[in-house]
Amino acid sequence: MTAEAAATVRTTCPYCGVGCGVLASRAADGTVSVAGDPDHPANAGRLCSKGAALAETLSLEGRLLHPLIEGRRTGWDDALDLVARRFGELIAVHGPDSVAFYVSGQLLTEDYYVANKLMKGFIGSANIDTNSRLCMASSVAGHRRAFGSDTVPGCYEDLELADLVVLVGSNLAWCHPVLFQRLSAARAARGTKVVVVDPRATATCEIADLHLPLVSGSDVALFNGLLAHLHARDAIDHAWIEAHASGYQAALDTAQSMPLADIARITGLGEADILRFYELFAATAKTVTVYSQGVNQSSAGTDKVSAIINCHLATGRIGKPGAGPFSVTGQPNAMGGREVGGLANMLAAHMDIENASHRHIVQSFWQSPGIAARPGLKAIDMFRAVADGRIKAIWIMATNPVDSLPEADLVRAALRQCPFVVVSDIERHTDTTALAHVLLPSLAWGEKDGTVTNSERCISRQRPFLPAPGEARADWWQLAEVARRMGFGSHFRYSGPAAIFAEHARLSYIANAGTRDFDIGAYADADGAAYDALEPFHWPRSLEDYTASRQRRFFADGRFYTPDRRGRFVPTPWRQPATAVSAAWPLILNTGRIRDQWHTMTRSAKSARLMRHLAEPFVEIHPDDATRLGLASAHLAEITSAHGSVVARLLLTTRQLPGRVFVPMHWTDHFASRARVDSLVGAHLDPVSGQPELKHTPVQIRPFPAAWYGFALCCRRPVFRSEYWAVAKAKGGWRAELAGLRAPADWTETAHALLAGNGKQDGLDVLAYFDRSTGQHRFAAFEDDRLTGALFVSPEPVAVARDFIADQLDATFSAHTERFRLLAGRAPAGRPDAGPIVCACFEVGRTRILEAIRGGGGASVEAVGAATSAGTNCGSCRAEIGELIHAACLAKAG
Ligand SMILES: Nc1nc2c(c(=O)[nH]1)N[C@H]1C(S)=C(S)[C@@H](COP(=O)(O)OP(=O)(O)OC[C@H]3O[C@@H](n4cnc5c(=O)[nH]c(N)nc54)[C@H](O)[C@@H]3O)O[C@H]1N2
Ligand SMILES: Nc1nc2c(c(=O)[nH]1)N[C@H]1C(S)=C(S)[C@@H](COP(=O)(O)OP(=O)(O)OC[C@H]3O[C@@H](n4cnc5c(=O)[nH]c(N)nc54)[C@H](O)[C@@H]3O)O[C@H]1N2
Ligand code: SF4
Ligand SMILES: [Mo]
Repeated sequence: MTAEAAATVRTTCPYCGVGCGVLASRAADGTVSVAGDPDHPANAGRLCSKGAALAETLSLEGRLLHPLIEGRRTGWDDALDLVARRFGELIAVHGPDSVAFYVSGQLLTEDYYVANKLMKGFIGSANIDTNSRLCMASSVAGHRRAFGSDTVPGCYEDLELADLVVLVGSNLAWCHPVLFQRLSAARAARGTKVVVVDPRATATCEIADLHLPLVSGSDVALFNGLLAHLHARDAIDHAWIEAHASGYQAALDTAQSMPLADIARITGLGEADILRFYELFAATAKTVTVYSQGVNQSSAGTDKVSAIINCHLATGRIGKPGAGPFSVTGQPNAMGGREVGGLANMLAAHMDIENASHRHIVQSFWQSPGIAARPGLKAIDMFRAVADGRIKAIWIMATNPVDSLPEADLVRAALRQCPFVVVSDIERHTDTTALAHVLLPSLAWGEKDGTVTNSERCISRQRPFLPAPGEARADWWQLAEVARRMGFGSHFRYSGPAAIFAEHARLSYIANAGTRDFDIGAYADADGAAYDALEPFHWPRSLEDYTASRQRRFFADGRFYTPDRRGRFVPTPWRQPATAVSAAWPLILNTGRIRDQWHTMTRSAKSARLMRHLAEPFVEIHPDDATRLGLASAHLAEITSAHGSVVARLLLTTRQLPGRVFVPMHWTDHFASRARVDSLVGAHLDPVSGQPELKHTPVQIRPFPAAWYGFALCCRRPVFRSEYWAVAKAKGGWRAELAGLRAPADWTETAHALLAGNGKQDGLDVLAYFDRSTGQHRFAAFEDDRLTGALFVSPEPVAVARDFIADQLDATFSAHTERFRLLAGRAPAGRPDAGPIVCACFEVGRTRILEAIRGGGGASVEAVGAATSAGTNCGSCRAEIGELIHAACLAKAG
């Protein structure tokens, strides 16, 4: 083996649930590069912008490297002793339900397995829940109602074999980009029809034959109507229902209670569009319905899932190549967490906590003193119990609830007064680590070692290729050490992740014999070497039935996991979302993701390249609403709900329905002055799944009365006292958007303080310019001809070539004319301004793409790619390039 080959490790992307295989290579000088793994079944070599930028997020800057108690560095022994002692004391006095774990779909399966075993088996409480409650809980509940188990029937290939793909509440282009690429390629090759059901016109609509911008929360009405229509059109597979399902008539009765006119009124869609969708569905046997957070994160989330599954059961379109309902998971290991039973209402290995014989299987396998006999508190209730003192100690792992749970300010207050908070994270400073009594440093991607399961039940290895930094240790190790110190040592003596995986595999297999879907018994005896060599595989993989269990789809035989092995229809009466608009809160807030950021940005924001796509918290609003409310493009707005308020940049767009606004979920107190969107969102839960309604919050919005706006570029992370700020990594430094309610008395002084904060003060050469007519101040700092910082202030939003300027840190400006052009906010001659970056891989900006389109070289995304390279690597920006072409055509036509 060559030295080069030895340094390449096959691992899995730590971001979304597509679960792409990654080849990580470490050069002799330590630099890491990543590429898509051509042999991984999920991506066959592809990566999206986030995956392709993984190497840029590995810096140790900001990492948590040592255990801390009350903010002071300590050793592992002291930290772990304290955790075990405090948990033990509280359990002894107040009982096992006085403590809780709040974990995450970003843990590895092995970490997750140990956490669940410790809490449910040995502490004896089911108070372990996970951020999957905010993510997949409604799908889990919907699956269990219909199938008797939490089973995802299909696989990715189905998207390529289907003739119709319906995307419901899924922005696949930005959130599952590689799956989107696979679907786009299939569509180009075989003319797959695509329908997008989403209140917003997202980047995903670029490949839609039909976009249904329904009123949010109305999906159940739409799919009830579909079931009734399928019945009326005689598109029902009665023979299949007869043989394999029950409850059809009751579901149909409910569905038929709503005439088309009502559905049109409730969904806000035209009858013709609704019927076009219904006809397409009725006529297309090979239909896959993909759904995600527009479905799950709803107070009717479980009913939305059931309404979709009903239509698939009714047509027998399940578990067949190119046909089935398909819940795409968000996090890299959302599925693994479900497999180990990480939710408060599950057991382990897809067994049920309410089922006595399942409890017996698990308890005797674990040889635990007891086992939790009833479901524990689900995430929202768990934090309510922290708030009212029922829970007195909580251990949070790999999630940032102060930012991601609804009513986030209450979550923060609850943790602030909780007697004992332990947080395991990889970053020193997050909004949640700030409240920890004990902070435990975990291994990050590239260091940690274990397995994850993606959306299509494919288990793959995450393998380390970097040494553990500082004193960071694996999450499973931290849990096992605490277990040992609580007196359960003999049950948690693992030599490494391989031993945990084998135990997990054994549990999946015992007393199973085909009665439970999750079975990876084939790996029950996998030793370290087998584990190291583990190839990605799809479950089930049973021990005896090795070949038969290699099937890629469930339910093809029409046998489900209900007691009578029949699939179940569930009647889904339509109901309004939990809250409605009122005079005080006249708009509905929708929240979600952007292409290049991951959740609370602790990792993706380390890449300057990823920050260039959208560098600031924003609110999307329809131009008519903006005009009515006196909101101007690029100005700032304050959005308020009954729970809190945020400030964000206004983005006017007709992609947004009137009466609705959209704010991304990503920004935290670490990156902006006031942009934690979950401080606005109410905790209204789906009654079955306990999943909160994160996409439907009544709000009001008004102009933020800024007296001045600013844009700054600094070598070091700047600190501001202005009422509004948002910072982002730039090449070699930081960029910042600023605004304030009152201008400082002396801008020169302010600018010098900010720009001197960059480094040494002497030798700093600050060029200043004041334009009396516009009231604009401009400053640029140089050190030996190199630009070290800049500040632009204006009474109106600053109009400068931001992306160009952000790239100039450390560039040489020897000629005075060049310095003045920079101060004017324009690109000097010979250094073209790329405009906002569209293609993150090749850093191709909007200006360059528009030039290519105008120059005639860009009538198609492919042609733009040939002319500029944009969109030719990961392809995540292809939808946006398509939009630019579309807009240019419209402009030409108009
Ligand atoms: N870039 C990026 N990718 C990610 C993530 C990330 O942070 N960044 N996170 C990952 C995770 S954990 C998850 S869970 C997934 C989420 O992936 P998605 O679910 O695709 O993403 P979201 O943006 O949360 O929401 C999807 C869409 O639901 C729409 N929607 C809102 N309300 C309704 C409604 O009532 N009905 C319908 N039909 N649609 C509605 C929204 O307008 C939005 O476009 O993404 C994963 N991938
Ligand atoms: N309004 C609104 N709110 C939402 C959503 C929405 O669409 N709208 N989406 C919801 C959904 S679907 C999700 S999944 C959640 C996501 O929300 P969170 O889970 O809170 O978000 P992350 O930023 O992924 O948090 C992961 C944390 O774990 C740390 N970390 C990373 N790797 C490791 C590791 O290996 N070990 C340990 N111990 N720590 C690690 C990171 O630094 C980070 O602090 O947000 C939910 N909240
Ligand atoms: S689609 Fe992108 S973020 Fe998701 S697993 Fe693949 S490379 Fe990672
Ligand atoms: Mo998620």
